[in-house]
Amino acid sequence: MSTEKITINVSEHLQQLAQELADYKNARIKCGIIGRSGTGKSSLINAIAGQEIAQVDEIESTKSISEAYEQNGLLIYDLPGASTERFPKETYLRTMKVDELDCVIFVTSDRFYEDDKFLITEINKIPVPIFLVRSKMDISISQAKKRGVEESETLTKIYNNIRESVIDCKYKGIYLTSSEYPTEYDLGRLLSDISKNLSDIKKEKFLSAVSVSSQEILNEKEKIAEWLVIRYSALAAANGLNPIPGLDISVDIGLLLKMTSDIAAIFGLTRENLKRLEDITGSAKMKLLTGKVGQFLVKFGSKEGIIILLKKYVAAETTKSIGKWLPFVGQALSATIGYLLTSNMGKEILNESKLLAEELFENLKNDANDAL
Ligand SMILES: Nc1nc2c(ncn2[C@@H]2O[C@H](COP(=O)(O)OP(=O)(O)O)[C@@H](O)[C@H]2O)c(=O)[nH]1
Ligand SMILES: [Mg+2]
Repeated sequence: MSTEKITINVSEHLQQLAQELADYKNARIKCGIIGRSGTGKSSLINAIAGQEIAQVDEIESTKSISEAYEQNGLLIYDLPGASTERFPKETYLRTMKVDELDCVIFVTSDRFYEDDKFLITEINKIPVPIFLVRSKMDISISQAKKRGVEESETLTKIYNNIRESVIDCKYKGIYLTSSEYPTEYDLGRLLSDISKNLSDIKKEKFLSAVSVSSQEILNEKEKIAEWLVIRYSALAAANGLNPIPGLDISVDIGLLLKMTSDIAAIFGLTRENLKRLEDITGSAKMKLLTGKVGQFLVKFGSKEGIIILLKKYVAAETTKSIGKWLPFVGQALSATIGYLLTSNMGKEILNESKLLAEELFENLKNDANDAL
């Protein structure tokens, strides 16, 4: 009797983890970026996503206001400033459906003006958090340096200037950013703060979608990937498993491939991201490193690669000793093996991904230091 009870609990637990995986996959975060043309909205979208998803230097966005740029469940809406004739400020909130957003990032490349302030005050009437961004900090700092002004002094001056321009407005914070150098200044802090204002599952989804712009974000990504491995392993255990020809063991390869690509994407290890990294630094070291990530993607990104890895785990002592009982004990044990294989493989992919992402991040920081 007691055995039966335990079985039911375990299966409920697996069900719950599988449900969490589904919720994570379905989660969507809607983020609006508001600002005048030329303030750096499209560049900021790319810096947040770590990929060239928005076209820079367009007079007017080719996307309609209800169409989002998407990056792994993060929907970013490129919204024009309120001073344009097409979008009068009095009806702006309704036209842009601001109340449906999870957050608003308000961008300026100098300071905020009366029109901006009007809009911020309007948004303050609905419960959507506002984050204020002063873009193009690399330009401001290098111009000030030519006049003999230190970086720290420029940062303080601009921060105070922005704060004065939005007096009486409610907002979560002021962030000085450069989309050319995403690991510098406040981009990482902006993304961490946005995530802290989101509910649990959206927070996870947001942090897995954004670029690695700080060590803190990298650490958060590791935690999310660890959770994902546990959920995928539970799913592997709950699923009916299929035998693999040539391997006397059952496991779901499709599920392993999905887990691999999810983890790699969390750490920004995608071909699109590598291309952006090469474009923004162009250093020889970065080329070497992106080559290494390319090899990683080949190793873990194909069915053939996964089967090679599986053979290694099947040869490992733990699975071998369980495996020999498999024909006699049936489902419960094959579930255990599915769990073990998925969890072991997940951990290996996670560790390799994190090391590579860390190296990319360090390298990006070094290249920024050399350039600035
Ligand atoms: N140096 C530098 N240039 C930037 C930055 N952000 C945007 N730009 C440049 O400013 C111009 C307008 O940027 P864009 O993203 O198209 O602005 P949007 O019109 O608001 O979407 C482009 O030439 C960008 O390359 C930045 O952080 N640093
Ligand atoms: Mg644009």
